[in-house]
Amino acid sequence: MSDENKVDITGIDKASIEMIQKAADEGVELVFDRAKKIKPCPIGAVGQCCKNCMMGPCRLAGKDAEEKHGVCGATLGVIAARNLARMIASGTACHGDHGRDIAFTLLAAAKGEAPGYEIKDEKKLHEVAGWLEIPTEGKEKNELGIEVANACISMFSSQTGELPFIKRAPKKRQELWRERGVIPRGIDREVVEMMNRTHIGMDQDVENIMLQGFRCALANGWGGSMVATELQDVLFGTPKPIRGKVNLGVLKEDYVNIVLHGHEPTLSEMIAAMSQDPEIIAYAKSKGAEGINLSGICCTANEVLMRHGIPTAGNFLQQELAILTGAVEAMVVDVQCIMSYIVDVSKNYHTKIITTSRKAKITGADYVEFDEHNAVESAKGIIREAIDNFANRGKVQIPDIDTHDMVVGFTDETIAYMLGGTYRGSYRPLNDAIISGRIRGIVGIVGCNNPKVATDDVHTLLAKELIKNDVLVVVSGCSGSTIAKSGLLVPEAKDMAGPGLREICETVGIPPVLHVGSCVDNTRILIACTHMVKEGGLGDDISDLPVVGVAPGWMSEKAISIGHFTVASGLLTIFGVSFPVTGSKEMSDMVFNKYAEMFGGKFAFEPDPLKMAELCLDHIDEKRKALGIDTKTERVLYDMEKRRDLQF
Ligand code: NFS
Repeated sequence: MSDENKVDITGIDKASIEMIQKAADEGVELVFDRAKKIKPCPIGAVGQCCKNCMMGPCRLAGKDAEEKHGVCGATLGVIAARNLARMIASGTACHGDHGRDIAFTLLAAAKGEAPGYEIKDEKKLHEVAGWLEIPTEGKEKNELGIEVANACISMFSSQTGELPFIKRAPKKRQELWRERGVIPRGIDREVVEMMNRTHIGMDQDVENIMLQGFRCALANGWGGSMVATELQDVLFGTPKPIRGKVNLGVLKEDYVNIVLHGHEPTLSEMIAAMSQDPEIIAYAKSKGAEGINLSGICCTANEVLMRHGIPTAGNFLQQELAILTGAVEAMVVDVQCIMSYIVDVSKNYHTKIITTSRKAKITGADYVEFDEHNAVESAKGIIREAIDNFANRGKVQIPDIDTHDMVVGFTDETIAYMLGGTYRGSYRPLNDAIISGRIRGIVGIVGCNNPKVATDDVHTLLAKELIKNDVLVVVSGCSGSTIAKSGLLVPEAKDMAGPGLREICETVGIPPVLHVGSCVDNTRILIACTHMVKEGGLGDDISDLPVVGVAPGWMSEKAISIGHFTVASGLLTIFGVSFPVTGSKEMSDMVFNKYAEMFGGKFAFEPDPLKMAELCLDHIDEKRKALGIDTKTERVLYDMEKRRDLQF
């Protein structure tokens, strides 16, 4: 292979490099090869191409791009805005449909029509009912579950009014949203209206298009994603800190390896439960295996990791690499972020790709429909198919390097509980740690991996630089499983943190990087921010907090939707890789400046991880100054009375 075509392995973990080398030796193409071969279209990458009607596609490139018009007359700004807005709509649709599916599963479970599922967290059910203004008194859990499920389902179809979770945000933020006219009326409605308004001949005002973009993104963050997170907790239990392992080395040679890949825990939870079934284990043993070994990829990995400690085989970019080990009997997928090429890779080995959702079939893959009404049998059928495939194994090569421990499961509830004391959780200690300067600020490192940039370096260098500067880092999605691979998600990583953060980590016993879950769980960050505002001492809106969101290796439309709801919620949000509007001055000004005037939050674009860290620290310091907490206050030794105050 010529050097030009060699995959750039800078920053990638050793286990992945071993598999990339194996692929090269065996002539198997990978995502990294395709990313090298397919040069991204320079016009589309910066938002200069409109293909919304067939008078075009119109490409408004070149030095005079700003003066050009599409055939319909659309300006470059309008074209870039429409493209971005459609990305938001698609991302909101993805997370929204996920939330809807979970709501229907809750409904079926509560009605007794989905054997194997039951409401596991009644406390959460009552809390959610409260936000939905559903009276709870005297109601049995399934009765309440039906009402909560129906109320959530109606968030998708509602046409007027405000989504009920909006009132969870700080009052000032809600008022701002009302003033700007961006409060979502119904999740589906905002997606449909976004698609309508970006059709040829519709909305042709950049600001007006993006205001609907924000309404659509808020329908994700304070709508669809929040429904998914909350109802998953209700059904499967709210995660608590738990240990797990990450990287390809979690696959086991003598076991039937089933890799769970995708997003909705409805499927993976049932496979996790059924893999413990004595009859199923006996069946695996009858085929010569020691047992069944489950592991995860992408957000499904995060869901089963934080609830059961099931190890993570890898992030988005490792899905093909897991198959290359030759040790995977079945990769079971449901929806989202599944590369169709895993089917091609699997043809070189014995791995079966089993698709399970009517919404996401892949030509050439097996299809075993997963029906939550018949989940036990569906899950058993899938596991049996994997077991039957054990006999077809060829040579196995599982990298036994770079597997790391991690502690995960830090929800907005557990953060309060751990920092706030045993009896009653509170955000007071966290706020006090920020005010005293021991914790300088908080940065959420979220989102995907992208083969266009040096994965995993871009994530880990950023995280290391931040914790060194006393910034508490929270992670989710594939960023979480990526950063975990550098060993930062264990309490012992405190030694890499600055003195203030190290002290907090030592006292509480937490890692300096807290894993909050999957991408829909970014809503946990929104709620944590809201708690910090409500606790007092850090301003009266999310935009006052020394908090930043970063997506260093983003690639999906979901990430763009998430970015817009974090900006609308008041946070500086930094994107790496590239930003799909930079070809238009008008849209660049909108995204990088005017958003701030509209919402107090804005985007920044910076591909270099150390410069990203600098941007985070500058923003945090600016916010600290505005709050009047920019000087480190004297350290106070607490007496017993003060300690008690802290806890209650
Ligand atoms: Ni998020 Fe999850 Fe990963 Fe990116 Fe895809 S798995 S929803 S989109 S690639 S973080």
